Amino acid sequence: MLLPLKHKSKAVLLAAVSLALPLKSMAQSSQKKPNLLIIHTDEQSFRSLSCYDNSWKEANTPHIDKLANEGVRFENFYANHPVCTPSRSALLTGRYAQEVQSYFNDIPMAGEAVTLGHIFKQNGYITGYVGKWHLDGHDKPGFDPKRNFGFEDNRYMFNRGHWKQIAEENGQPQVKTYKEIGDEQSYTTDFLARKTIDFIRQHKGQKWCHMLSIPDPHGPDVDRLPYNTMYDGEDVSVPESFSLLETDKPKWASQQKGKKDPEARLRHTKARYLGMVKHIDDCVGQIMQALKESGQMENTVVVFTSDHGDMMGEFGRYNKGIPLDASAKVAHIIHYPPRIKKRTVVNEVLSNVDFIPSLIDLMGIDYTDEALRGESVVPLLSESRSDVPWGNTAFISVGKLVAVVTPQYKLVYSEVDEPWLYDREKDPGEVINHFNDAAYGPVIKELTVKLKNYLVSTNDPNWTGGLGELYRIRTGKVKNNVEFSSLKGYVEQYAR
Ligand SMILES: [Ca+2]
Repeated sequence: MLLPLKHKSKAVLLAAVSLALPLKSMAQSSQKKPNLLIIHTDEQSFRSLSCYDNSWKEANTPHIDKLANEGVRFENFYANHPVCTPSRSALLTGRYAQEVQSYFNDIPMAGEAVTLGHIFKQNGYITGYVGKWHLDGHDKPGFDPKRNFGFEDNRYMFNRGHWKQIAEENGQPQVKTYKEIGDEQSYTTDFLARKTIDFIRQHKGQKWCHMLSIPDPHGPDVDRLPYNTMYDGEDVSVPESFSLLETDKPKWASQQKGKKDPEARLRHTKARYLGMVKHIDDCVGQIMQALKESGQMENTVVVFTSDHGDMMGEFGRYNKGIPLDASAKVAHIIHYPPRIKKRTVVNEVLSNVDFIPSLIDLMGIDYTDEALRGESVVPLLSESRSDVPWGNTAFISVGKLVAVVTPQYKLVYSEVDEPWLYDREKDPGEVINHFNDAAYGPVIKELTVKLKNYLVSTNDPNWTGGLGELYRIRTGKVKNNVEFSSLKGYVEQYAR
């Protein structure tokens, strides 16, 4: 039995929507439904986009910035599970990863999971998917998976891997080794963007839903020329927390060991990463140009987002997997001029599970499902939106960590360290632990009650002790320490 996490009645929500309209047009229901294009990247720091944050002075992404400037930018969009497979499963099903089995990387999504692909296909859309999928188990690369989850044209979908070149022979995509770097035609980002442009042109005049999932800027940190040498390591910024002492941070955020000259590594890595981001941005520009030239710009909802962020030197770390903002907070932009006012910024907290409810509301898609966990953000897009009720809470669950995020706070419970409470308003850099400050006692209780409700109602494996079984599904091996009692103990104690 699934229970809604945010107790808001449908009637209240509908009233809010009708008050909020017209966003720009009330004629939506009588018009042809818009197309949907999702551009999704892998491991992209929101700080790498110049429309998001000023801390990376070298970030320069004019095409993605244009989407944000002509649409809405969500400032506090969280990945519920900031690693690849589980984040993607939550985005594409509107449910938490543990509810569709994909809690760890490489665990195949449950066959009965209903995805965005199914929903749009059922609504008469031509559906297509190009690029990295990572919801079909261990297969690598695994082009054209048999289980397409509603994405009918999935010839250029592949399960996982980060090759820098895709070749095509007789309509069959192929990869060779990681060392082979493609050219303007065959570099993976170019190849996939071109397949998306082909899809857009081919289906002009039809109702379509297409997702492009670019495997960059995830490592290996290399791109084709000119992007690979576009940035100089000497010029990139080093984050303030790069040299933070180990004693000043939680154990789950400790520095990754075993690398000589960490600053030189960071400078080299970040320069290459910025090149990959620039390349993605140029491809976004080409795709938008194709939409414009084919006369479909006004009738297409375009989303830009990523599966999770990248620490890129913050706390001396790389990649993701922890609840700190650089890892868990992601870029999320929606461009749809007929209904979204230019330069809209939403500061409320939302997460992957809110994505499907929002899209189907925005696009007028006929679909209801009690299993959907999130809520539509459409009421938050209205200009007269001050009284819109909103849960303003995101839950994060990854490995042996769980967290709850609100506009002001982030509370983290884990197996490997004491609890941490961040005051996001006073300490946006997330370095001070307020958990043992008595003044925060009532806040800690309130947040822990919310978190417990999430853990219980979604059967989070950190709560049920199910991590061992998920590990077995992933690896085929039995793990003995399946009971993670300290995390559960903290939650029990502080929810009282
Ligand atoms: Ca990923």
